[in-house]
Amino acid sequence: MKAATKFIHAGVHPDPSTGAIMTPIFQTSTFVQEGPGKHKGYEYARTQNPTRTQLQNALAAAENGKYGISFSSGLAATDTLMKLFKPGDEIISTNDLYGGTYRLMRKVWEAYGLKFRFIDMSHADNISKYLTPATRLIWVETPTNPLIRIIDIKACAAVARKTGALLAVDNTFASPYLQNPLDLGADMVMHSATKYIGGHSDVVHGCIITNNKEIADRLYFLQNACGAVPGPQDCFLLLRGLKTLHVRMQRHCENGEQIAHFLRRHPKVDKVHWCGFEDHPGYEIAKTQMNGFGGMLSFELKDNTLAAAEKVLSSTKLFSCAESLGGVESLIGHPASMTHASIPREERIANGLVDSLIRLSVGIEDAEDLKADLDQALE
Ligand code: P1T
Repeated sequence: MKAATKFIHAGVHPDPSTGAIMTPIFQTSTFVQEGPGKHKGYEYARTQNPTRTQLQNALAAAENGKYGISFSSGLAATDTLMKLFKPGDEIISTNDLYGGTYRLMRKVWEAYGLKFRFIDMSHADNISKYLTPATRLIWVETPTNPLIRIIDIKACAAVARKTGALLAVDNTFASPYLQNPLDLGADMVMHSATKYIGGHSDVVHGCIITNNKEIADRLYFLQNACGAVPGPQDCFLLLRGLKTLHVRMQRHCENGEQIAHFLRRHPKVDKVHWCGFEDHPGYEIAKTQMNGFGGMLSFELKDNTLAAAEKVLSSTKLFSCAESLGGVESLIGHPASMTHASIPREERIANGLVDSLIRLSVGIEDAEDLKADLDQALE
């Protein structure tokens, strides 16, 4: 099934009791049983909910996977994934990633004995230097947040296979339309579905998709045992969002390309980070593992100061200054003080995240209007 058909039809069925084409919102906390243990597959809504079941099936299909497991946020999904490991286990993670993921790893899970290394993965060979017999997971985010670096998923899968470690890919920036990590050898793919999958900035959600039954069973167990589950209305919104993912992503890509080229030509702008430039170090890999370059980009100002960045961020009219990304409306953000403030400044700067870096989530408005807005803000 091709993507456009898959996102609309795969994994979902009309409601068997009424024929409703859209999955109803089963707003219930429990399900009546004929007698103890005699039920229709649903007992208690933390454990299962029919709206969530359909969403999990649709998300699995979207990533060409067998099992989908949904959570109340992207971080709840990652938090649950960390519970697959035990004290002393080592996790190698990329050094450019969402600040909240970094915070979860460093400031929560390190205290429970997991060991993290944050490294440059722009060459997968670099990972081998950090492997030890205790390495259990390679955590990849690609394209990375916020520097839009590209990591070779297939090459990482080869490294992971050699050592028996698992490979998990945070696919949030690409979406299942642009990239399918399971097809490239990953064991798990994670999404902050808050972003492109939802697509309308009205829901917070996370998911993990895998083909590995043992991992899936453990994650379903943890989903119920720890309880970070999404509500049925959120699941409904995501089922709805997923149906237009391919159309929205096509426009995000077109607008992203136009804005990237516009910024590159702008006299006030220094570097532009967008993986569709032929001279981007990850361009060749992006071309092979992605179906487009997406709508996320970031740029540095010639005046590399916090004050200059703040001026731009408070001067746009169509781009709203806000955290998050992937919605139909364009957003502008300042990673150093917003989404990545939990990373110590020295570490940020050492990894290339400078004070004037501005991140854009390019929406699906008219590209000329978006360029005009950035132009007046930069002036
Ligand atoms: O916000 P939540 O649904 O919990 O997802 C966390 C998350 C995970 N992975 C990536 C790549 C992300 O970008 C995020 C959330 N990011 C933002 C809120 C942001 O503005 O970057």
